[in-house]
Amino acid sequence: MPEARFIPYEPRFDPGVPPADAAEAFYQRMKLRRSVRMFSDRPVSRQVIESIIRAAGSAPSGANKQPWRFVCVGDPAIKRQIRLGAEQEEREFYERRANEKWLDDLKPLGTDTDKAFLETVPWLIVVFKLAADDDGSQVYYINESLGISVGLLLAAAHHAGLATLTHTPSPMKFLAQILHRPVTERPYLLIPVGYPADDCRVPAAAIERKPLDQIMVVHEGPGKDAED
Ligand code: IYR
Repeated sequence: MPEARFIPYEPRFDPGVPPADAAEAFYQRMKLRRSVRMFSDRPVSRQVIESIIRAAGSAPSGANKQPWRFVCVGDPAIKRQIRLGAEQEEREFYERRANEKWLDDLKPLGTDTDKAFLETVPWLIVVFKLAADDDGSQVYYINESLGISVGLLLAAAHHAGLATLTHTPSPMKFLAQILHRPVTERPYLLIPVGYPADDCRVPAAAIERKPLDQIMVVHEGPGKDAED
């Protein structure tokens, strides 16, 4: 087993403004992110997608095993297959699998079985989780690692001015089949990435975010004021 070896932590990121300003500016940017289901067919270069995937791949992961694969699909023929596969699963979902409560919860989002956007959008990023590393070795905290990585991916796309959707047609086995992935790779999320359509509309309800006092609990301790 390799011994731990340490190197100086550099270069370090310096936002160039006080942390409070940097943190607020980032929040102001991130709160403009919306899940989008109406995409433009305006192209996005492979270079942009590569940078977004690099950002996702920079995420921390269990024992740094990076148990993810990002399959990026721009090929119209494959996008079509994915659309057809997704719509088939969604028909099952809306007509049989989902219970009344679930369908009720989805009503404000206005979703249905039509997933035409899967063909319109220039890129589909299909995220797979690895049940084992490429050399067959063990991986750890797979779902946590993938969740963090996808969070960075969404932020990176948004930062680049692109819209995304975290799409989960379920079950997603059809994605592994269409994309010829080995059995060690399980579909995790389907993420369309592109520009929003000019006439893109988003559900009014889904913009509401829980206020801070509902999502944050603080045990600050004494003497912690004005550190910034
Ligand atoms: N996968 C379906 C249904 C759906 C489920 C949830 I939970 C959502 O947040 C949104 C949609 C669909 O995409 O239509």
